[in-house]
Amino acid sequence: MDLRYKLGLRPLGVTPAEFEQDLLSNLYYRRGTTVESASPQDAYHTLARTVRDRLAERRARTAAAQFAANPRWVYYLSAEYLLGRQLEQNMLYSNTGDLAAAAIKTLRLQPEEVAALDVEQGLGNGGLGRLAACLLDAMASLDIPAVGYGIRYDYGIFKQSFIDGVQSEQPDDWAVLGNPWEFRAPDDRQNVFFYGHTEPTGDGRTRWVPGEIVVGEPSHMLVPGYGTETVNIIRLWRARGSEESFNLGLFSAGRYAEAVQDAVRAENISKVLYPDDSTELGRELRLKQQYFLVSCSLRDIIRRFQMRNRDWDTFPEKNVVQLNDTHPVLAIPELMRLLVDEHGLGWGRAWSITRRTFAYTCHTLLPEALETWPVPMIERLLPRHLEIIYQINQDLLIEVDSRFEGDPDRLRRMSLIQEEPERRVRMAHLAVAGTTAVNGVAQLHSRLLAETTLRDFADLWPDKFHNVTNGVSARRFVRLANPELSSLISSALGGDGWINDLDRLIGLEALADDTGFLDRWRAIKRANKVRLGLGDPDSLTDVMVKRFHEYKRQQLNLLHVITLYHRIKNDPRRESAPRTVLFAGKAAPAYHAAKAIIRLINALAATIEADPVVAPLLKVVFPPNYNVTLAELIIPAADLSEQISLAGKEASGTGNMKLALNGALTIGTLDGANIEIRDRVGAENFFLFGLDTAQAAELRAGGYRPRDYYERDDELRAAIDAINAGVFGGVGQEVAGALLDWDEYLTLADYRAYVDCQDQVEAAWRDQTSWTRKSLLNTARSGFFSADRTVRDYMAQIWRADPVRVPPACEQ
Ligand code: F58
Repeated sequence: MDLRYKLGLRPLGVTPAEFEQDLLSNLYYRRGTTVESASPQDAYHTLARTVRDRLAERRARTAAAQFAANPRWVYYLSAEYLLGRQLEQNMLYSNTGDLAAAAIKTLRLQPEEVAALDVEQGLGNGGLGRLAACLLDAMASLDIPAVGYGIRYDYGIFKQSFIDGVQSEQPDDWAVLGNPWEFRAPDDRQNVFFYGHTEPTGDGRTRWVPGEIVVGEPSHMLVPGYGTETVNIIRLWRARGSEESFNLGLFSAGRYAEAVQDAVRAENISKVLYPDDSTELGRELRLKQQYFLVSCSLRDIIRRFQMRNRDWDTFPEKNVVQLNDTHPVLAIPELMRLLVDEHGLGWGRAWSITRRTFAYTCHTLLPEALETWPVPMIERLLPRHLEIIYQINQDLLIEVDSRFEGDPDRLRRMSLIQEEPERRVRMAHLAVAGTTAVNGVAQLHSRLLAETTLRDFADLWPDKFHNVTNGVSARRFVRLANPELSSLISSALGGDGWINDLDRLIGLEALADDTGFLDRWRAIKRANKVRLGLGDPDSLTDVMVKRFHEYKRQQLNLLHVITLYHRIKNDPRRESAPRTVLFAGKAAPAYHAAKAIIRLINALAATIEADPVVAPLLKVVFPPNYNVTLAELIIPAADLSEQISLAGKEASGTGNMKLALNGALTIGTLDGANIEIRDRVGAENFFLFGLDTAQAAELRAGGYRPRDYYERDDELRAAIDAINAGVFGGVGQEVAGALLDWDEYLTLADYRAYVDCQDQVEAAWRDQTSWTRKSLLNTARSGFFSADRTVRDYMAQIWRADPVRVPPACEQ
């Protein structure tokens, strides 16, 4: 029995009076203020604490049950987590929404006013960071003993605004008013070494003498499961100067800046989330971040292992460490170093343990996104790790050579070290060599990984390669984001069991021909558009929300908008359905081509708005600062989901899943998870267009000339000419130039198919009953894209961990 219960501690109250009592007590004793003087911030922080306390009590029971079971732990290592807002989620998961609303009124405040103060935690860039959050949510909901490790950046993903249509970036000081969701745990801090040199110890081992020591201080946030008792944690590390980093002597001498210089340098490690990895500047700092995360987390994992276990050989049975892309891959040489240098294991034994402990998820196929680090940089920053990497490489190349004798080209291709044009460590190769399983994130992606990017490794270890198609949290992106639709679904399915068992959505199919139900379905979509407030709710709301990247082809959508603009201008009496085209997303600050596309979209929006002939039929909106909070507003309002990347470039996509689950129809290419979405929702409920991967490769091989498409297609030519003629605020020439001269992602080749497909969309939209039926079927058949299914797939193929049931308080 948990000691707390022996001491007579009971779960916190569940009646309105008890909740209100707790709220007031938190206001007085923890916030240190009174009802009379409480500001909305005071109310928000106090409410957050009161809700958090309910989860903390469940957390205590979870920790007790999990440690007692001494289970196989799933550790998720990720440099990014895009958690989104916490208050509403935590109220839902602790069933305190109504209690909170009533109690807040005692403070003479409105619940919405207080909820609006909840700050989104944007500690990630895009899909990869949000996936990490969805998987942790699913693991907790499935009672899997899991911990997520990451970095507690002081500044999350930048805030985006537009100045004259140009993206401008502001720092996101997300925790400036305090973060009520976080528990600091300075007693679990870890020392992290950097720089210095290695030397033999005399007993055959190697010692790393560091040149800098940084302290990693953890805090954790609660990750509750829905409909279960489990509350897991995510542990985020923050960098601090060590005690020696503050130089009292210099300070006393008035040399203040120098006195704190080392501490400042240390703290810079967790200062800011990198919005891209395309700038040379600060690359060493990024490498430091990666090692910092890995070093702190592995020491913590080992500490937890040693609380219950002695025998190192059981380490892989008790721990599986999932590496979210290559960012935490230094964990492989780091575990080797800890086992060999610090715990005295032999190389072979340590390597066997290491390999069986880790698994690696790849999220890209773009060659430029596969991380490599200059050998001299690793040598300077992590001298011992480079030695270990060399040793791993030697063993790898011996294995390859014995399997594929006399194939020097293969050895060169597979080496962990790239030699030309400069020596660099290939992190993806290290990831494959040092893990038991490698997975892609959609069927096509996993196949292409094994056939192209990692082909040599798939030849060597075919059984290592897996597919785990991504999934999303319907709890956040349907239940919380779309409460009206959720109630309708629950009433149709006879309860809310679908929230934790998304396959049950298939039950909605039975209502596909019930016109009364379809009317209600459509009315909710309309109400969501009204709530969003960005355009005529009766227009076709055409949504493209994602990071800006040329491969995702926002340019293609933009060319279609220009084509519609021309059609309306050329024939104002033409029958066309009103459309609102919504773009949202950020471009990496150094990615000029993507920023030029943003600027052109904003200019196009302004030109259309100012045109009295076109404006009633076509509107372009581009709300700034796309984040999880904005996604939760936009996605439920979408009619059409734009998933138009060049085939073979989008690893999976997850926005596509969220949109389909909320009843948007997809217009998309045969790329990433679009293929699986189409297979499930049915070809007749999906607008497919464009080249597939084989056709794209063939076109390239034959010498692609974008200008030919421009010359052959009148509407395309008119669109590009209009940009070049300065029709849209005089901007966008560089976007047009890139398309005409180079067009790396075959935008012009797919233009005609796309525009024709959009015409089919418009024709389908005219029949609202049929459209709504398709919308319903998209939701009904998208249950597969639940992150719960994704986690079950990881469990079956890779993790093989057992759930641990946490007993409810009444059983204690
Ligand atoms: C995304 N990757 C993929 N990377 O593009 C998307 O297809 C997939 O659905 C998703 O991962 C989840 O598997 C992604 O979001 C990044 O954000 C990089 C992080 C490191 C800096 C550069 C961007």
